[in-house]
Amino acid sequence: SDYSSEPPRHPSLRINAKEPFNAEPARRDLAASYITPVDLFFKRNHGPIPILDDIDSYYVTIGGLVGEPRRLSLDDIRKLPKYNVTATLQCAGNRRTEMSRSRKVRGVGWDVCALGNATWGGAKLSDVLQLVCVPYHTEITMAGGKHVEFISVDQCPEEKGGPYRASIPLGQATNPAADVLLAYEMNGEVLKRDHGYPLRAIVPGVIGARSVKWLDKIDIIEEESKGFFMQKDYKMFPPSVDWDNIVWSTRKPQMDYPVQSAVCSLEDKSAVKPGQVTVAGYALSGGGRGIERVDISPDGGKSWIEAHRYQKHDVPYVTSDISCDKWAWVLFKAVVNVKGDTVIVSKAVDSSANVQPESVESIWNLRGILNTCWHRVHLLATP
Ligand code: MTE
Ligand code: MO
Repeated sequence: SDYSSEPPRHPSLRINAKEPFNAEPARRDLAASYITPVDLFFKRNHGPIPILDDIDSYYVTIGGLVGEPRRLSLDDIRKLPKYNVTATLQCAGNRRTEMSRSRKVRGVGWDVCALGNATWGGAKLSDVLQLVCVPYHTEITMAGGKHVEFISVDQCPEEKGGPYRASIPLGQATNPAADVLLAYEMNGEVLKRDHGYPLRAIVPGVIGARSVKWLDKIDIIEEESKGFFMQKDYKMFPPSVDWDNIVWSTRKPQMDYPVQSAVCSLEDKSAVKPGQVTVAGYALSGGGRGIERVDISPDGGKSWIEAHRYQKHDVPYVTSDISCDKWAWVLFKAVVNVKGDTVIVSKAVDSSANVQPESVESIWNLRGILNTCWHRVHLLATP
């Protein structure tokens, strides 16, 4: 693979793998703003960043099980109604390093910052599919059980040098309320190369792996994508399955993200002065479920206080309020009293009353995905 034309990157990013480039921001930088600045947004790649500079010759082809395939230019996409959707993209491998510490897993290691929250500008996939006469979501399209496959141009070793691809159910793709976008903007700017320039899919509420960057083709297909990242990766296995007894076909590709939270204002094993300590971070869930509560423990989980939640500054977050960004994370803040060495814990509850599991062992899986256990930060009190 050729990594000689990678874009420039912010020097503060923590690099977890160089080629392909995988990096996350520092905890404090991530929690500093509700909307993550583009240069600090985590970057998760499986191959070199493609160069698609000649926008006049760029097309995305919509084909597969459609009456008549169509080639759409970026102008064709821009002519459709534009939506701005604020959605958090979280890699399924977020917090993998911590899972690997309990028992070794395979995959790029990540701390707690393999996610970011951005306002994505683009056309709704449901509108794009109308152009090839695929109707908006109905009972029939749901029951049809078809899928929409996103095919990129980047070459991934895992795909044996083929392009990255993934699919979502047609019912989700054609449902305007699911807010699936073909995005050409991120935070009001033209999409950067690292994040899918000129066009990427954004599938809100779902693991980042389905939001395919650098789109080349979109196909309506009978069954879910046969791509590596759908069939041989990003599946959740039980702790009893290891590399010697894995049967990939027994599990479904992971879609929705479970409830998650992490503390970003504190580093693990850091020294703090006894007294008041601010505990701040993020919480989010998948499937458009809101965050009902974030509990913070100053003593490893023996006692708890409830954290203040917000999205926009100084506006308390209310799960049922439709002015909240339903696909976006919720930031939280609490002040706890630290007396000596201790473990600070965060634990979120989503609007369906799902709670983060206490132990990493109970959700351990060989690929190290979806580590959503209570987030613990060990503090050492200075005398
Ligand atoms: N799309 C392509 N074409 N190639 C990739 O390697 N990585 C996926 C997804 N889309 C990937 C891709 C994964 S696993 C994640 S988590 C997100 O993109 C990361 O998006 P970001 O780099 O914009 O943060
Ligand atoms: Mo990912």
